[in-house]
Amino acid sequence: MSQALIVIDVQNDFCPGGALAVSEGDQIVPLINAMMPDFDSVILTQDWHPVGHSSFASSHDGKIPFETTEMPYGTQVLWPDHCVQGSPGAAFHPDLRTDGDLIIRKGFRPAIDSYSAFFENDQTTPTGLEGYLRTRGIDSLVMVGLATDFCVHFSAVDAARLGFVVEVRLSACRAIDMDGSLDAASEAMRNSGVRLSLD
Ligand code: VGL
Ligand code: ZN
Repeated sequence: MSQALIVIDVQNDFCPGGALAVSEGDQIVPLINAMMPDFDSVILTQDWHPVGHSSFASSHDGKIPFETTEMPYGTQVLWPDHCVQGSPGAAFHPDLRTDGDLIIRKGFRPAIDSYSAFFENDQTTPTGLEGYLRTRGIDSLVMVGLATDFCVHFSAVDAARLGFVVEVRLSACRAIDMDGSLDAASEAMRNSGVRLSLD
C-alpha cells in the first residue's frame, strides 16, 4: 500500500494576519513538516482564486462575508476576498516545506468554488487529483491542513467516496468553526468512513 500526505491550503490568508484567518492556523506548520518524511508522496493543495471570484462576498451586491447565496450548484458561503492568484495571501506559509511531489490548485474557475481537492463544489468537475493518485498507485491518504471544517472536510469525504483509505490527523488541522460547522464536518467525515485521529 502506498500512502500520500495531502497538505490542504496551508497558505498565508488562512493563517493569523491573513484575509480569512483560521485561529492558530500557523501552529500546524512544524507538525506537518515533521510528518513529511514518513510518506511515499507529499501533495500540497493551494486555494487559487481569480480577482472577483464568485465565492467572494465583494462580488455580490448587498452581501457581507460569512453570509450565504444560492449558486446554480447549491448554497455557497461568501468569504472575504482571499487567496487571490499570485498575491502574498495565496502563497504558502513561509515556514512550510513545499518540496512535495505535486501542488494542485483549485478554485480557479470564476463561477464555481472548490473546497475539495478532488471535485469542485458542483461535486462533478474533477481537479485531476484522483487520476494522479491512481496512476501513481497511491491508495491510502493522510490529510492535514486548513480548514478542518471546509477544505479538509470536503477533500476527506470525496476521497473516502472514491475508495481511498483516509485518515484526518486533527492535531495538524485547524477549523474556521462557524455555526457548528466543525461538529457537522466531523460527523460527516466519520459517516463517510474517514478515520479521525488525534495524535
Ligand atoms: C477554504 C473557505 C474558502 C479552506 C477555502 O481552505 O478551507 N475555506 N476557501
Ligand atoms: Zn477559497
